[in-house]
Amino acid sequence: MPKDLGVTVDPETKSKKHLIEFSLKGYVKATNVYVVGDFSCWFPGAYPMKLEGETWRLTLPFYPGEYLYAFMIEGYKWISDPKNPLKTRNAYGRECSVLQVSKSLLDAKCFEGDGKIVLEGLYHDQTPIFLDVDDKLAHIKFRAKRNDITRATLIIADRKGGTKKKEKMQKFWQNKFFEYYEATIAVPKRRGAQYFFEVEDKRTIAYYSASGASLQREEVTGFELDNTYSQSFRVPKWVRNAVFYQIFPERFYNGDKGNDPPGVCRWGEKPTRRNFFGGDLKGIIDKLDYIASLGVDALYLTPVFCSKTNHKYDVQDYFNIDPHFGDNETLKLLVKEARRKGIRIVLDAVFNHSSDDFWAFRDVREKGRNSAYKDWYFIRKFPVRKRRFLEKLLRFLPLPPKWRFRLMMKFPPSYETFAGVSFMPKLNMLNPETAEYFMRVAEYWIEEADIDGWRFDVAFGVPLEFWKKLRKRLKALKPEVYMLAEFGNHNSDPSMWVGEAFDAIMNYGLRQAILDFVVFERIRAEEFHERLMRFKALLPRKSLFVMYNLLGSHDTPRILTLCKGDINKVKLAVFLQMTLPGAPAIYYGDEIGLEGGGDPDCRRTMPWNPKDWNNEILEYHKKLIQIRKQNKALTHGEFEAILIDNEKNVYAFKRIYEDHEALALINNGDQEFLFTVKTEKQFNDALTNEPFKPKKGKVIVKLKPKEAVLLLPITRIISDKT
Ligand SMILES: [Ca+2]
Ligand SMILES: [Ca+2]
Repeated sequence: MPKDLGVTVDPETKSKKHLIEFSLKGYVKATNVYVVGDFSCWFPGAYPMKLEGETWRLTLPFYPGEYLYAFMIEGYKWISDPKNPLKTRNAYGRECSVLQVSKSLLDAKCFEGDGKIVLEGLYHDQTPIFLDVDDKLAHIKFRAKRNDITRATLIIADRKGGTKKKEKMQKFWQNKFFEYYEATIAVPKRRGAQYFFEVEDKRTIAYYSASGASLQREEVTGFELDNTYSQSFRVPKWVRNAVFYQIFPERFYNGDKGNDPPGVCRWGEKPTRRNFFGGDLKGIIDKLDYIASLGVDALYLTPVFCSKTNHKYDVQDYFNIDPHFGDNETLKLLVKEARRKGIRIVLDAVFNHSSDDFWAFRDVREKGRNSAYKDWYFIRKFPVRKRRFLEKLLRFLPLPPKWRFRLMMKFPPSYETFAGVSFMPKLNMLNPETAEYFMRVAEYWIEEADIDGWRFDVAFGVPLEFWKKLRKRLKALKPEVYMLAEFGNHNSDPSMWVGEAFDAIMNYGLRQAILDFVVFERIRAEEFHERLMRFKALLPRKSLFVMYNLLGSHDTPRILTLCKGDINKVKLAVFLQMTLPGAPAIYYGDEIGLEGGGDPDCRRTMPWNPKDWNNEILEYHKKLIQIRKQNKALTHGEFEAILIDNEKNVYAFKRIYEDHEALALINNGDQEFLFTVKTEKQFNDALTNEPFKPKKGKVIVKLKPKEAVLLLPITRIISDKT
């Protein structure tokens, strides 16, 4: 059973978390034992344990709640906690253990209206998750036990504790144990304002303040409103306005036939795991006009550094562009030419593992235990052995992927790898020398080519401490650099990662919610809304506006293919992607209706003959991007659901920023639906320009099944033109 070492208060943030000690006896010969869980995408690497005597141990801080975890020996052998009788299965069906942090609080019985309040359940701290304050507004979140209180109020006080202002808090999300509230207030001009919380349950009043929870008003010590810690978390401003376009360079456009790898396939042939087509950086430069015509203003390129494979996720040389893609000068030219069109560049950093031909690993292979770089990796046994035979065998054996994976895991090479792949040895970022080398890589391309950000591959496979240090260094070098983490598992909890280490994650959680709601029709409006609110509760508010909101990537089947060719579904998915908070990210080709199943089929060559394009999908993308660019409500606006109808499967929400407003109505049901919007304003359908005039204080909008409209107030459109 993990041991609860009690509540710890972080001196910097004053956040109160429980220190939980995980332990596992035995496996003393293993190079590593990792804790994995829904807080690490179930991936080994982020949380390595330390061997003390015969027991592996690791202590991690958690907010109260329920978490799932397991142990992974050397990154390939999975076991649930033998000492913990509480077991379940995770989303992948694997047996895992259940960690209950602050069990007495989770178990505490509570009722709304019984006049009792569970004081231990009340919570707020000044981490970016609970507090986001700028010069004008403060957005404040608060937590209480589920179904315990009838009202939560935010109180602004002066330095002496006198009440200045009261604001009713809105409940926006609940899980099994807690409910979450929020309020937004104007920051008083005079410095020294403080705040605290007042909650009520049938005439019983309780308070929550910097001195904790109390029934006594005298015991309240307010939180300082101009909190420097939450303000120290900044995200790049440009990402709020950005629309990303992801390019897999090998498949986008062949701009220089002179640098093609030998034996390239004809453009348009079927992609396999091993074939090449000759796409390169010059090809991206040549197509910048096309990219700009879409309205996108940021590119995310999958890896471009020296590597043997077509995807280049096994890097041999982190300081040089792959010769089949061009050279370092080509990258600099791309950054320069793109910038002239207002387009920024984000590159892909693969720091979880290197290629087996990376110089450090070659040295280990050659010199064995005498190599000065043996601690850059996790070597189980010398000499280093690759397991070539099994991999060659698997190349000809038509086994299903699950069985291949099991076989690979059963017979691992003599070192830790990425997912059992022997040409991707796992790097040891706990070794300060290794960490320093890769921090320099990340700095180098910002200094040398002036790139605007990094997407970090398998971020959850590398210890969090590495990312926190890297964040400090990169933000010091270029404050507006975008730090984006791959976070592959949509059920996982990214709250440990975003805020302290990353600006945002690849939002596979939103992707899955949109697919489940619109494409697969597995969930209805209420659950769709719940899923959106979950991230709002778990993540810093600032991050929500810079999340990388994708419908597909080089790792997933394409959206049109998932929709089985149903263009109305594609449009509805794109509509949500373009109107919800966060930066939309288009996977190259999705905008012209390129099809493709799972990897490698999702990495087809981009067709350049417009006759092969689906113009309806293309125009829909362009139009929505243009609307998004012209309306700050969509890039900066607060999000508020205004209709959640589970029966009709209809959803509607508002986005509001200062005097900008947008209203999104979505009919995901199978019947026509009449929306009635109470308003005195005249609205325009942003996509068709059809006007809606209010009659007797309301506007009625008729939507066909799988149809959505975006309404913008006419006043807004007129003022945009003047
Ligand atoms: Ca109660
Ligand atoms: Ca080429």
